[in-house]
Amino acid sequence: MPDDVIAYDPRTALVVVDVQNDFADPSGSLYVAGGDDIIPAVNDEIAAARAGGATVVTTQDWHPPATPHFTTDGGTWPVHCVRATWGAELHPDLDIEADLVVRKGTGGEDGYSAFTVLDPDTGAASPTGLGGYLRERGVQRVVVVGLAADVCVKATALDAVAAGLDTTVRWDATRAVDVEPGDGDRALTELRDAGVRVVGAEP
Ligand code: VGL
Repeated sequence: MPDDVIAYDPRTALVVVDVQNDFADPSGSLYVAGGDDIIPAVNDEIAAARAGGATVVTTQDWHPPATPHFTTDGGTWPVHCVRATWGAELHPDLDIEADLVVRKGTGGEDGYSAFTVLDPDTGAASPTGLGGYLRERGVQRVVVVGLAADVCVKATALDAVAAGLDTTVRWDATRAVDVEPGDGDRALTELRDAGVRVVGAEP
C-alpha cells in the first residue's frame, strides 16, 4: 500500500478524538490553533470509513465542573469540556455518525487516551472499555484523527499500538496544543518511534 493511503474495511476502526467546541471552536476555552481547519479532513475520513464498513468511534472529554485536571483545582488545564455544556459538545460541522461514543474523565480522572483514563493522584490507568469493544468486533487496525495531536491523539495512538493494533494517525487531520513550542513535532517523532504509521505529514 502506498504510504499515504488509508484503506478501511470491517477490521478497521476510525477513532475521532475530541472534536469538541472547547478545542475546535476559536471561542472554546482550550482552543487548539487550527482545530476547526481539520474538520473537512476528519469528515472525509468518516465518509471513507463508513463506505469501507469500518467501525467509527468518537470520543468526548466529559469532565465534572471541578476536577484536579483543571487549574482551578490545582491541575494543568483551564476548565474545558465540562459535561453537558456547549464546550463539551461535538463541533457542529463534524459529520459524525458513531458506532460508539467514549466519554473520558467523567469521574474526575485525567482522560487523555480513548483507551484508558488515569487517576489524577496515583496515575493508575483504568480502561474505558474501547479496547474490549474493538476486540469483540474483530478490529485489528485503528486510524486516529482529531484533537489534540500532542495530547489525546498521541495518547490514544500510543495505547492502540501498545495493545497490538496496527495504528495510523492522519497528521493533517489533527493539530497540536503546543503548550511548549515543538510539542507537536516531538509527538510526531514519538509516534513513529513507537511504530505508529503517520500519513499526511511533512516527511
Ligand atoms: C486534551 C488537553 C486537555 C485533548 C484534553 O483532547 O487533547 N488536551 N485535555
